Amino acid sequence: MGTNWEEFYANQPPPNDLDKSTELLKDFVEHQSENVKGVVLVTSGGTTIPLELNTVRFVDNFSAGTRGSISAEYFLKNGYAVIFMYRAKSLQPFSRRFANQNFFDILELSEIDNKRSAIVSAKYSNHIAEELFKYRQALKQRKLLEINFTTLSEYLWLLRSACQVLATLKHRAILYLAAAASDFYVPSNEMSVHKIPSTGPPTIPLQLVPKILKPLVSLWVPKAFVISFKLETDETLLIPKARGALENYNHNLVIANMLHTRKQQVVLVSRENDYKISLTNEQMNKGEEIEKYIIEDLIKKHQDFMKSGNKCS
Ligand code: 9Z3
Repeated sequence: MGTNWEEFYANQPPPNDLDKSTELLKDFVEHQSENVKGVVLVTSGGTTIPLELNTVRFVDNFSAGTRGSISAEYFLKNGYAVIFMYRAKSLQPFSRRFANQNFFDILELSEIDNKRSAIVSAKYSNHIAEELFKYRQALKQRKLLEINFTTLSEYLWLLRSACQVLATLKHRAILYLAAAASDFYVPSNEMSVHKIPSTGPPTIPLQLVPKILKPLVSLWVPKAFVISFKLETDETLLIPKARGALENYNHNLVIANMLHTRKQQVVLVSRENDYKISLTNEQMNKGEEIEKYIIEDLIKKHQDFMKSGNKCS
């Protein structure tokens, strides 16, 4: 049996800095002018499930935050303000392009008059400057707000706060829920306080995480344009599961993707139809990003949705 969402919030303590994050969110949303096309919450990266209160071990998942960080850039490029809610140390917009580099490989050491300094090597300098400029502009113009989480519980608390703030924007808000949030967790009242001893095989009391999309769509942001993601490894389940989610939660769209082909193909599933967006091998080799096409498509849908003002896209 899983807990319901109210029980979850009653029993899992909020993160220490939740009030501070909520203030940042409020301030960011209040500051948005009519000039932005809309405000999108992009969630990104995986969540951890701590196994001990004094956490030494935790369960994690594969998500690197690639989908979320690239998508955030395309929303910004298309005139949206972005709240980027990401797993700490996962990929972030703009800097993501250099995340696989060894930090020292980007630098050159110089020594003048016995004074050492490090400078960005000529090979990377232009590219870094371009991305840094876009990043700093987005922050300065208050088009981008970044907030991070690590555990599943931090993620769910922040998500609820973000929704409460975004609700004021009604149809102008998009929720783009690309984070790979865990389906299981260890409730804090059942968690070992100290490091689990290795004297025998441990029993980990995993519970099902409540389906947060339900209150999110029906109570927290009932007017917003909500997009969830469905990840599968068994192709036969992908579309039925995506359709099932739409029926259960009654939101606008599910983006269905398979673990191993997620960078090349997704299926956009709505109440009316489903269709693929995919990149050819040639496009992949050229370094094109599928998120460009996903975001262009979503923005059209969101703009239509705002005009018609209803849940059908
Ligand atoms: C996704 O399906 C994302 O596209 C990925 C992106 C996590 C696959 P990466 O971060 O990967 O670019 O490496 N996100 C949602 C995954 C998820 O857990 N969805 C839940 C489910 O499928 C429902 S909200 O049941």
